[in-house]
Amino acid sequence: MERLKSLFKSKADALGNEIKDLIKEHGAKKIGEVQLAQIFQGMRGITGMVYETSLLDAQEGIRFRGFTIPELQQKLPKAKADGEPLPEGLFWLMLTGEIPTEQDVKDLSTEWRRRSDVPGHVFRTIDALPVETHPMTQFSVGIMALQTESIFAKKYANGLNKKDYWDATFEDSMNLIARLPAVAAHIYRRKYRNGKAISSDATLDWGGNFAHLLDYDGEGFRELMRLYLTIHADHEGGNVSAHTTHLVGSALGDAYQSLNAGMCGLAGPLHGLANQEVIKWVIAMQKAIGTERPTADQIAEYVKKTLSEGKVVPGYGHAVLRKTDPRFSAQQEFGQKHMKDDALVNTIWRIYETVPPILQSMGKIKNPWPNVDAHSGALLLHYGMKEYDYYTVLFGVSRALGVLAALTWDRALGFAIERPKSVTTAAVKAWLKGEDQIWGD
Ligand code: NMX
Ligand code: MLT
Repeated sequence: MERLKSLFKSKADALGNEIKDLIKEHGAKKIGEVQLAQIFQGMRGITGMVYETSLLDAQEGIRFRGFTIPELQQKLPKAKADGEPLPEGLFWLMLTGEIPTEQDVKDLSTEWRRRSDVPGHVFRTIDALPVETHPMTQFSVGIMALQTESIFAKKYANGLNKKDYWDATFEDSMNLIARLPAVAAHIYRRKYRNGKAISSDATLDWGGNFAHLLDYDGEGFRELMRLYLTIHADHEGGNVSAHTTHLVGSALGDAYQSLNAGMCGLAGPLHGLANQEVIKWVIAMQKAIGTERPTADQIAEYVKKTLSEGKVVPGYGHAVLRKTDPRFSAQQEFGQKHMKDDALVNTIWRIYETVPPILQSMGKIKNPWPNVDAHSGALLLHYGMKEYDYYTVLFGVSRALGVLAALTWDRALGFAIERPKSVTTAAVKAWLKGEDQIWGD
């Protein structure tokens, strides 16, 4: 992987120099003002960090290094001619800013295969948990058990020059990404397949092999995994999983500790766990109404009931986006191409026609449109993956690509430990009376 590593290093050195000049020349420029409400309301709209691998536009959705999802589908290497992009290609792009060649992606698949052996103690640690343990908890425990392998932690303990942090983080990230499919699939097979043993298929790419390890060998599911692992990988830096990974990494937590922290964030129902909540909610609705294909009126009534119980409609809304999530649209296209008559998929589309006007009419919801999680479960279920409490692990395997590429950038650019100022409400009240100030130096 010398080409990837040296390309990254040359890009990081150049950007590091640019940033030094930029701060020197423009460091005192103001980029915005903070209103009091924002610090009580999730810091929404405050630009507070730099994150290189992707950027979110409220109207247009995510761009990875400048490329939209349809552009990635067109430009990134694929396993088959009219198929979905390979997530290896996206990782390369996020790390280097360049679209890789077919050969680059083949080499990266081979490299991840070479690094993919998981030490036995990791499986034994997971197996020590009760089998009913939520898959995200098992995943998190598995990642922490793997931390024994951290090159950064070992080198740091022996005295590591700041200039070499990025190198050890790159190696940790590559090893961790290579091993995550085996760890994640072990959890699936342990929980839902009576511990069935499946070995890797060395002829497959990273996503294809993950599908195989999960015991899904059809080409349809493999293609879904390639798309899924690509579109869930990154969503700029402020979302809970990316920000948490960045935050823990800023204290020089290694890649394992940082990713694990991010995964605990992803496990929250307002973030990644929403993908399981969507299917749970849709299945409960189908049961309550007594049909697989509820009408728009029946859906509307069920949505109103959900809202009247003080619950959120899972899969709808977003902190930044103000339009239908292009990740939803990419999955809708996949559904139209591969399963346009599927009852559940059609219900997801009918919900899409029905929910936004209802949410809009409430007046307080800033984005009534579906996010990525509104669609993903229905596609998985089509191929037989009905165990919806596992879905967030799939999201986590994908999210590792973005947040670990970004962590490698953090280390290469020498970003500081993150430590924003906080205040108490009493301090705010004193400030309002002119008795104190609430900003830091
Ligand atoms: N259903 C019901 N109420 C909602 C929804 C929804 N889907 N979305 C927002 N609201 C409420 C929200 O709870 C808040 O209520 P209150 O003032 O009583 O506290 C109000 O509308 C204003 O919220 P927003 O400013 O529009 O949204 P915010 O930025 O606070 O939250 C989410 C964003 C994504 C957390 C929120 O839209 C939500 O809870 N959605 C459902 C869960 C979900 O799908 N999460 C997945 C997000 C994507 N991901 O993978 O991470
Ligand atoms: C994500 O993919 O991280 C979610 O859409 C949440 C977010 O961006 O805030």
